[in-house]
Amino acid sequence: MRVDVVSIFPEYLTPLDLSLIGRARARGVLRLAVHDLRTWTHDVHRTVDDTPYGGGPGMVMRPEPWGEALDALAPADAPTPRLLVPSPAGARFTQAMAHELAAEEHLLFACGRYEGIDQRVLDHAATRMPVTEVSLGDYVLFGGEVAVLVILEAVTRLLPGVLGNAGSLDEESHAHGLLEAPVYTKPPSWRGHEVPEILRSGDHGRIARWRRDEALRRTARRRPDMLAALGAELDKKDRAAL
Ligand code: 6GU
Repeated sequence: MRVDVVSIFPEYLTPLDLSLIGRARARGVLRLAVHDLRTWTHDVHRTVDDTPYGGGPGMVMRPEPWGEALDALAPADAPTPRLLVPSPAGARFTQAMAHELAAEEHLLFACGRYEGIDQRVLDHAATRMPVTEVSLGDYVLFGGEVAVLVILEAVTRLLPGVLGNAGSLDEESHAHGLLEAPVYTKPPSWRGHEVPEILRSGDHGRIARWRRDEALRRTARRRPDMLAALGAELDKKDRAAL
């Protein structure tokens, strides 16, 4: 997968050099480049923002540097990338969207700051490539950079060969529409708290049932919306656990 990120704070993206994402880059599974939007400015002050038409607080990102950046990173003679614009006004980012993005050849992230990017940048880009505004949740960040870190972490761990143990993918929270059961390791007793006896029993059938029951109860308590969405998928044993 190829990924380009455009930001006025490229240093914000340095965590992408670390850990599993860094390793995926070193191994060539992920070809990731971070670009400074100011590369595409031409005035001495390298201006990227201006006051909003119609008035109001804050500043808006001017269209010209963005236009040149997108021309350079999505040239007409190359396969079209999918443009992702992090914004609290976007569609909610979910595990399902992470899977959708993991299937793309080329992702291009445009990180806005201030009050956002001039709308014409998105309107013009949409005549050339698919554009998705994406939000992490119902709160406001300073800019899109941290959202890109979150989205890329969720997406790259789904790429073949990125995760050490591919088994971790199908038991995780959200893979089956349930939160995960609690996990334990050694020692068996710690500060008066015990590892549940059943997990040390070696009975894999009972352990699997216990984990599913715990997952169901946890989801019912913390995320009743997720449990409701499962509806008819719950069988008699599942219902007995609740
Ligand atoms: Cl993706 N961007 C910004 N700036 N704020 C957000 C967000 C994204 N998601 C939630 N708040």
